[in-house]
Amino acid sequence: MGRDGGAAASAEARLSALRCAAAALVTSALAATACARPALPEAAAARDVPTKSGATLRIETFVAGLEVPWSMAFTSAERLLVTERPGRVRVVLRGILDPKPIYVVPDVEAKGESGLMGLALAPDYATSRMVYLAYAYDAPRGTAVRIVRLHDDGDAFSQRKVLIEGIPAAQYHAGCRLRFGPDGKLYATTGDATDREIAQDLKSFGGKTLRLNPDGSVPDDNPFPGSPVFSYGHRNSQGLDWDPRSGLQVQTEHGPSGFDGPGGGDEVNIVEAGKNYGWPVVHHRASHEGMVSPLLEYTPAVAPSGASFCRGDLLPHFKGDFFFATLIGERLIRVRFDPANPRQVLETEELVHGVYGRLRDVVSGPDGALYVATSNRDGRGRPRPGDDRILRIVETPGVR
Ligand SMILES: [Ca+2]
Repeated sequence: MGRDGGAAASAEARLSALRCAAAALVTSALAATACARPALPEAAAARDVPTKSGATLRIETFVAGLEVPWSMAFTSAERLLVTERPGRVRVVLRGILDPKPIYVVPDVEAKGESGLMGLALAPDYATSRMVYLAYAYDAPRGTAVRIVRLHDDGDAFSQRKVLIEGIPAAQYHAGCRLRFGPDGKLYATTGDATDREIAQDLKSFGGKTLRLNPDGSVPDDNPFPGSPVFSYGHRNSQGLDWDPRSGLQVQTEHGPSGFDGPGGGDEVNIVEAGKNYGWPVVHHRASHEGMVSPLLEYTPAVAPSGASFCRGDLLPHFKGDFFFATLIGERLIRVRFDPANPRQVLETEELVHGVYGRLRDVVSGPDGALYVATSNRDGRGRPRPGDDRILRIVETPGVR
């Protein structure tokens, strides 16, 4: 508690400094007396980024002062929920971060190295107010992941129900991204928990995509009767979304780290019911009968994380493109699928390389912008003043 409280307090101090600096830009005369006017951190200034399409992206800091934001979900055009890996769920209302978490996971694993991860809203959230969280906890035989459902009361979460637990986890390779599909089912990506053989074991929940009904029960039409397993042979997928045009599910997945296979081999896959994505039998570009080879493969590693198709009207030239965040790669990667053949990649582009550090999640906001979370306070990054932050990305109007 002390560690988290201290971190939150220092984050608030940084946020306050950032606000002061931002205000100084707008009203410099007034701010000269009101603030000490610290230099505006470079990463906090709005930045125009040219793209090879000819359109320009404008990127600005939407909110600062977070600690390892892992997953984001808008409950309305004005309200954003964000998980922080140490175990907090935060609220951003009209661009202002509430200093008090709406929910603190009481049983998140003590070290917080996997911690609180996935967040999803029920498809009927507007009436049910149900939210879903995935987090690591200390199970009798080591770290495991559980998925819980909670009611969003507006100022707290209540009615906690455990939907599934005992999902293998470890300090790393613990998944666990949550998303509802267009079929109204909850999908969860799980890691191999550094025990690579479990990815091919259909009895294990590790190294899989799981598919559940909103109440946690197993859907009747899952590919393996009575099992939540939807796809297998995954090492550690941490991003998924569905192409709004074709309905195909696309995932990002981490390749080997050296100890469990040659480094690199990060993947983008089209994921379908009952299919085997190869790990650990095949990786990188290798193929094997009965196993799916990746659509895109990255060596050296970029460590791909959260991903979303761009649905936003504020990025008209990129609507329908697949964007994913990368950690080690410190860049946002854009993938354009061929509208005539949605299994074919037309082009890819790497954006903001090194500018904002490690990037953890991407969502398409209800206002039509893209939102991207940094992950520079996760122990592997170099935090900039104001980190971690959520960036807001729109296309610059009229600039071509
Ligand atoms: Ca694979």
